Amino acid sequence: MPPSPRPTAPDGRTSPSELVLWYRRPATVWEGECLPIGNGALGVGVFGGVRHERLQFTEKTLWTGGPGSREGYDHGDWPEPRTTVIEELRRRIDQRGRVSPEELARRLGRPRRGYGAQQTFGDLLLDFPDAPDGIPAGYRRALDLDDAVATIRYRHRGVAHRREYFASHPAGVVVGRLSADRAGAVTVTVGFRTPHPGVRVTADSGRLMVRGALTDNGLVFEAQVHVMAESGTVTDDGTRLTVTGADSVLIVLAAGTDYAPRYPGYRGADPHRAVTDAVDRAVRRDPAALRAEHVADHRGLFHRVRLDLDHHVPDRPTDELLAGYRGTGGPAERALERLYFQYGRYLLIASSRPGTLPAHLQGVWNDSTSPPWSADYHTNINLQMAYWPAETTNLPETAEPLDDFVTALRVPGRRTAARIFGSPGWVVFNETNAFGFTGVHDYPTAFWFPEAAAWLALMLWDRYRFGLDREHLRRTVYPALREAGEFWLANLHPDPRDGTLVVSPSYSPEHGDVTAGAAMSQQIVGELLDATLRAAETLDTDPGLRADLGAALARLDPGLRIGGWRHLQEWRADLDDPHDTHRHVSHLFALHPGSRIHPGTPESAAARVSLTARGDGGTGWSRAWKINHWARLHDGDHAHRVLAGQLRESTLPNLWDTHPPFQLDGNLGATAGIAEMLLQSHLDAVDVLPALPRTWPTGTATGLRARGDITVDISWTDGHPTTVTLHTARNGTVHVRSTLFQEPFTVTTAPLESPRFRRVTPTSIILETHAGATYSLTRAENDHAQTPSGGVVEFYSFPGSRQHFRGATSEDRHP
Ligand code: FUC
Repeated sequence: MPPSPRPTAPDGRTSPSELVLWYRRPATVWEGECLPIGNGALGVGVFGGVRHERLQFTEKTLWTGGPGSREGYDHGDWPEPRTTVIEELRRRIDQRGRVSPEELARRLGRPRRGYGAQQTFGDLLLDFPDAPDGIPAGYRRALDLDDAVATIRYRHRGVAHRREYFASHPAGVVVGRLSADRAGAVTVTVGFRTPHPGVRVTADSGRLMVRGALTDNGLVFEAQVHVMAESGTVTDDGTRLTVTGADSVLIVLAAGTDYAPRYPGYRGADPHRAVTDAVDRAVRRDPAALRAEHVADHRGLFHRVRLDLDHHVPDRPTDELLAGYRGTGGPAERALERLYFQYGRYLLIASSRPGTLPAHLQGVWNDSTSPPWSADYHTNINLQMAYWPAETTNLPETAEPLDDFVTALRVPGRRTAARIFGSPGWVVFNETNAFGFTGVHDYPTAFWFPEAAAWLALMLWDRYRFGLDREHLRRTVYPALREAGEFWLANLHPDPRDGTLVVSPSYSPEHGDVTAGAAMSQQIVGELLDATLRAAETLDTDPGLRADLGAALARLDPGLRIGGWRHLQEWRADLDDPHDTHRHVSHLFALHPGSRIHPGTPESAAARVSLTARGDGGTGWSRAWKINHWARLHDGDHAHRVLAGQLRESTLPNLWDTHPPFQLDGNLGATAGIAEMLLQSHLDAVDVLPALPRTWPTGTATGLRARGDITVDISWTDGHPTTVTLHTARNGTVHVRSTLFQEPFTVTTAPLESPRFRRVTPTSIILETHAGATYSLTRAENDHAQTPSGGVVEFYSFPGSRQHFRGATSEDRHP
């Protein structure tokens, strides 16, 4: 884990309850209306029904498919080598320039068997016989992002009822607490329902035991629900528990499976022990302590970033706020945009915590046995997008499951590389499951994407760039990079047109023909080889490999071509259609998430042309990606326009993103995009407010992370930064870009120390930094101060002693 994310920032919100999704009605459908809570492993959709409450839940490792599947399972691997086919296809592409996706699928694809899908576990059903049928007075269903607690409140016959639900990561359980303000007013029956056949449900001594095995693959699953009443009585009818006349009721749920993320068997211990222990431990605790532990754990992550947009939270339910949202600005709209930003962070915390699988297409929420795209891990954009906000919004721990997942994938991925390509290294294609599916299937327009492994390895490398955890680099990141690098060193193909090295066969995700050297292929492989080289240099290892990487980079086609209508080409040949609005904008990888396209260059101008042509619409995740692209083009207004479109047209009442259907990647990608609007650091400089839209003239963002183990707080007024504070964890230098430096400014440091900096351009400085120090760069308010280039530099050295350096620039003093 990268060290030293800054500890919880002081909470400057006017009211903590501002970050709340709330509604005046229970959910009637799961998709888009339920309130999601989760602890990384368990995901619950809370409906908030009054007489009948449905708590739909799943455990993330509950997957059909894989070893033991009735369909059979081979990881998508060919039984025999396909290297001659690859070579033959490369020759055909050399000769004819292309092959069709159908031909590629015919020659290299295989019918998918035993792939499986993530599964709903079932529903916990709470029936309240004394509750009214309709929607009672004062009904309110809310999800407080600050506490990660869902609450249902209503009044009935003079009694105020309250139901609370949360999913605790430290305790490994979901907790429900049902209470009323009159003694003995809680009566409830707790039952369980599941679509899986053959499940045994028993109720005894206040505990519901649920146990079964998936028909498809025999994966064992178990849940236990303990119900405790404060006064009142608990009885059972064999399969359901009933509490009568209690003051309050505590419900504790734990669930697990015998899945283990290990090749080749993917099975571990029977879940019984762990589930029993989790429930036993939780019910022995004081309920208030259990809740306090959960809230503290959640806030330890959630509170690290604060965003204020000079907003005003109107007293309107979230669905109405969303329905009324136009994207034209104003304090109420900013409140929704801010809520949406923080909701992405909330959703990542809830769906990705250490010790389980990464967030899937729906995070950790799934109500189906056949969810869209299996609720799997699509690796041609979606899985990567889910983790874009992890580092930038100061949640590095949430990306640990991605590290583990990538590490585990390398094992089957090696075999796939050997079978299909006859090469060393590891590979994974368009999508994967919980069982190391690294091979191919045969859906022509969505299967061929061997660059996915490189992209995933780059995700890990980027994590290193933020946290600078050398040990993590050595143990986890570098092995993934090196093996992906070895794969591409063995597989790059000299293009007969000019001798440059290209990927072939190459397929721009879900778009066009199969050719050699599509832009995205070249851009990903280029960044991979470069990252592998830099990582090897950092670790001072593998000199031979470094030489090979350097030589390959020198010959590699960079995949950055400007075409006939001044666009960035998606393919090596100029085939782009200016009227094409395809959702994938793969050729802009080098702009985001890559870093080869710099602002102000011809390539950046071409990227803008391409992006403009693709339009501002698209599926939810496509819009989210475009927010990031526009932010990287330093066009805050356009980034905001796309964000507004996503809120208006691709967002469901519970603020889940919709493709359609619901996909969580769009939420997480949009949160990342907002962070990119406020702070960028991919070009080895800390770029402050690079894409601030006019609709956010005044605001504060604290706790954002920059590469180089730096935490940044920013305040701005009238579109201009007023204070930028850097918390630096390392000794070194940092290049800071901000329009703040165009005006007189002061530097305040803590602890006591003389700041040393040097101006680079009118809008950037290089600051010398020390581990554990804080540097506040503030727009000077007094007329003594002049710009450094004017010959007077003012420093405020903490605490409060101002030093003047007249007639000298800081360069003169601190070369
Ligand atoms: C990618 C996209 C689709 C969808 C799927 C889950 O393949 O092209 O639009 O989001 O992932």
